Amino acid sequence: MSLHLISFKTCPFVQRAVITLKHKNIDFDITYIDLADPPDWFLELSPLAKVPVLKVDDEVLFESAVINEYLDEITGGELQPDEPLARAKNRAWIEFASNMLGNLYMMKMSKDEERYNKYREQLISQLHRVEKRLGESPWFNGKSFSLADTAFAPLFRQNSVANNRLSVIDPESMPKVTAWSERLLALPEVRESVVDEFEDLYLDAMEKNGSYSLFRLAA
Ligand SMILES: N[C@@H](CCC(=O)N[C@@H](CS)C(=O)NCC(=O)O)C(=O)O
Repeated sequence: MSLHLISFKTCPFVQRAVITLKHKNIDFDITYIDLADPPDWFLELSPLAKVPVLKVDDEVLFESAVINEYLDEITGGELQPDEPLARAKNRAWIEFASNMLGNLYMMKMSKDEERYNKYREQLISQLHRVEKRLGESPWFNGKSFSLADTAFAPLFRQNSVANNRLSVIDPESMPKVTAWSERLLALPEVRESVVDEFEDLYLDAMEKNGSYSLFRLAA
C-alpha cells in the first residue's frame, strides 16, 4: 500500500497527519502545493479544495481527523481510547483544537488591533478551558499519548513562532497547558512535522496579509 500526503508548507492540519505518520513510523511520500495557486489535479482530487489529502493507493481521504484515525487504525489503533465515550470525547476535543487553530490563524493574520485582540481573547479563554480539562500528565489523556496530542501539537508549534513572542499561553494561569505544550514541542515527530523554512514562510504570510501582529513583534 502506498501513502501519499498532499500538503501546504504552513498548514497545521497537514502537520497533524505528519506527526501521526512519524510517530507511528509509517512510510509516506509528500507533495507540496501552493494554496494560492492550486493545481488542477489537486482541485480534482480534494472535495473541499483543502489540504491535507491522503492518497491511499488510488483512494482519496480528506479531513485531518479522519486521516489520523485511519492511520492509527491500520497500525494498531492505540492512539484512540478503547471505551466509546472516552473515544467520542477525544474526537470532540480534536474538533475543539481545530476551532482554536482557526482563531490562532485569525489572530496572527488580523490587520488591526481590535480583531487581533478579539481572537487573542477567544484563544486565551479556550486555553483556560483546556487547562481545566487536563488531568494527569504527561499527555492529554494522562499516560496514553493519543490523537488529541497529535491534534493540539501544531497549535503549540504555530503559537511558538518568533520565539514565543506572540504566545497566548500564560505560564502562571496555565501551568498544565505550559508543561504539556513544552513536552509536545520537544518530541522529534513534532519538531520534524514542519519544513526547515517554516518560520520564514509563516512570517512572510503575516507580512503579505498586512498582519497587525508584526507591529507587536517590531515593538
Ligand atoms: N477541517 C480541515 C481543515 C483543513 C484546512 O482548513 N486546510 C487549509 C490550509 S491550513 C486549506 O486547505 N485551505 C484552503 C481553502 O480553504 O481554500 C481538516 O481538518 O483537514
